[in-house]
Amino acid sequence: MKERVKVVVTGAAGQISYSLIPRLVDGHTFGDKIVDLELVEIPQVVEKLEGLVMELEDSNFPNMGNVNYTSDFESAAKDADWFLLVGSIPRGIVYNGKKIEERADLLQINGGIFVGQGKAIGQHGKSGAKVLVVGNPANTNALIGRHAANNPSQLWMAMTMLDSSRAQSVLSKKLNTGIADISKMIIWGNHSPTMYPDFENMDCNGQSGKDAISDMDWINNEFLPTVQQRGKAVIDSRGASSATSAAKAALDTVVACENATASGDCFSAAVITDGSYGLPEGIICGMPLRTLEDGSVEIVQDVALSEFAKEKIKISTNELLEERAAVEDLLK
Ligand code: NAX
Repeated sequence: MKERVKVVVTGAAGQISYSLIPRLVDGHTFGDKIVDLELVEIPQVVEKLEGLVMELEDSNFPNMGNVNYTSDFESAAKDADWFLLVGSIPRGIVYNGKKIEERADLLQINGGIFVGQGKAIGQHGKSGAKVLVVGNPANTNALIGRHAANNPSQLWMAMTMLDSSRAQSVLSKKLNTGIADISKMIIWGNHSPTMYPDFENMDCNGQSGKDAISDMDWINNEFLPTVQQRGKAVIDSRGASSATSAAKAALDTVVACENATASGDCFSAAVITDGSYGLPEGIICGMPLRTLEDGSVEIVQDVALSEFAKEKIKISTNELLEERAAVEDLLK
């Protein structure tokens, strides 16, 4: 009998999910496993998911198992192996009669959502479950959720894979090479414009970024701003935030966690800091990760950081500390 995996996706009627959900059951992301889906939305839109379920059924995915949709997160969480927390309230909408413009309001509202979801995951999700927070502000949402879950067997991550894919793409163009030639692309810090894409430690066909790129003008004036502002550039052009690339990045993160990492390589996601690299403890911060043969994920420890890198990372960890302070009441 084939192995099964149960996956919960929130924000299931949103843009990212429309690209993401079909590919969870296409036989690539979870290999041969049968994938049971729990699709979660807020009560106001949950019925829209009936149409998505029809489309999934009509697509004849051979690895699709049971598919349910609900607005009851707690029931969806029962015995789930994976949680892809995409749902969140975006900036600019009117929420409880108030237009949400300020980051502090966004942190509070979404933080509140993640308290409830975190508790449910801690109590009802499987021991060892993996949680990927995509909904922004992703790092601080994950911090709040992890705290509420209070279940150390579970792994909470905030997504920085999209940032690392963007950095790989820009570097491959600069170095005139294929995307697959660029590996070890680490994103340090927050999933925000303060993130630091670590060009020095990336590997291009056995050569480090530090050796491959000496043009610091290009790094400071092109590479860093392009990667850091890419989300905004997509919104400015498309009139909507990155969706298909964000979905691909979420899938890439799942694949990176489901398969042992090749020796010497790593992947990017933000996890709880534990003093590694001298980063302030107790924030969800982008770091280099690897998956071991037993499926556990650990922080890669042997990455050398230049003074340039340390300075940039500090800007981003300071922002994460500020975000944590803004939601202190949700972390009690
Ligand atoms: P959409 O607005 O299309 O969809 C979000 C969906 O979440 C909506 O259908 C909404 O009803 C639902 N939702 C809200 N609160 C919920 C809750 N408590 N439970 C379940 N569902 C809930 O946004 P979309 O473009 O799909 O983006 C989703 C999130 O990803 C946003 O917060 C966005 O900022 C964030 N992003 C994160 C990225 C990352 O790299 N970490 C990159 C892409 C994207 O910007």
